[in-house]
Amino acid sequence: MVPSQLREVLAHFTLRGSIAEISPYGSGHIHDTYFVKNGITGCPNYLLQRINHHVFKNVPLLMDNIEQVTLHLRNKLEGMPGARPDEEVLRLVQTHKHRSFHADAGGNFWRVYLLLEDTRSYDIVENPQQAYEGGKAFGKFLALLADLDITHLHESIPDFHNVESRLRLFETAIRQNLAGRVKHVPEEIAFVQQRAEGMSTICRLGREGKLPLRVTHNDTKFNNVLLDKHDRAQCVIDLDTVMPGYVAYDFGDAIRTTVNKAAEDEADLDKITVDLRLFKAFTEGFLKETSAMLTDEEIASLSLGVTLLPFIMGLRFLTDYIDGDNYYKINFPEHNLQRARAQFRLVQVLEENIETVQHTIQQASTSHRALLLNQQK
Ligand code: ADP
Ligand code: GN1
Ligand code: MG
Repeated sequence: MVPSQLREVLAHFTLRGSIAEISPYGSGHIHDTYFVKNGITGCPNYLLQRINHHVFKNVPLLMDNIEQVTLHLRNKLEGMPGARPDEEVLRLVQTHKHRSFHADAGGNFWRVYLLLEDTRSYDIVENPQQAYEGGKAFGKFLALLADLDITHLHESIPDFHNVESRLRLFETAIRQNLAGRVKHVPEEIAFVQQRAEGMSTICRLGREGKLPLRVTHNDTKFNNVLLDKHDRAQCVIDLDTVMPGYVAYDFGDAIRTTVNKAAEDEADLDKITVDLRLFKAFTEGFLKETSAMLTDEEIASLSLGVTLLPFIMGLRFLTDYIDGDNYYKINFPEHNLQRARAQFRLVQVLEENIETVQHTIQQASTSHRALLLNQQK
């Protein structure tokens, strides 16, 4: 989109000051995001997003979810001493028609957030403090939303982390072979098929009523938490997929992007490793905020999420590759395949470390619960 078109879009929102500059921003795979710099000192900068309506098919319901979630978070924080709701919760800017998004004549949907200044998001985690703070941010997010009625939220993408449904879509993609690429990926297909049954455990436990559905974030990539200039947790962002889910999904997706020091799409598979110090730090932060509310079964399910989420992401990237790259933005022709291979390697490395993963989770939850009991005495 050229700047003049973006300015036209921005004219529908109740912005303060004047627009000095608009530039592409962030590294997301779904939406188009722009940084909007204000030309007037003292007026805020903004973040403009064109919402991908091929992925989010019902934008009004999606935006209703985000309005509910941000309002709930803000109300909760307002009652907490020391909290800073304006810095800790995303704020949507209204249009002149008092709506949270603008639908243009070309069928595109747009929204604007206030830019949270002096924040950073990390595609790759650099040290345990960042990991710990990220764990706290995502954990606190779940804890604050625990009393939002899940029936009030819409499923913005049905069956988003349902691996059984993802496996069915994968089998269909193989059968249809629309891009003629199935012949290139026999090893990756075998990798998926070998693990398909084991990876369905969370779905099964859910069906059997052993895991509660909660309001979960469902896209807890580490770069979806903003840290402040001291690397302290500030705000969880990217709220499009907040909907009912299992806590292991949020834990697993965050671990996927925390413990691997290589990029999500690393081509050199030998660079994909698991940093157990980062794992421990994230887990400590996450369970500090959540161990009081989680059931024993949920705590035990967290390690299942640790291998499931990179598996699901690899499966989705591979399915998109086989389908001919319709879903994710790609930067080169084999990008989705490279992403899938990197995620599958991560699954393997995590499987090799699974006992340490389980032990670390149990230890962290036991010590946080003991601490809580002591505080209550
Ligand atoms: P995507 O779905 O494309 O990942 P995000 O909503 O996560 O889009 O935004 C992309 C990036 O923009 C984030 O990783 C973060 O760095 C930055 N960002 C998003 N919202 C804000 C905000 N309100 N304030 C500051 N930075 C933001
Ligand atoms: C997408 O929008 P972004 O880049 O934060 C995707 C996530 C994947 C992620 C993989 C709606 O997230 O599910 O985990 O890419 N979001 C959607 O990087 O599909
Ligand atoms: Mg994001």
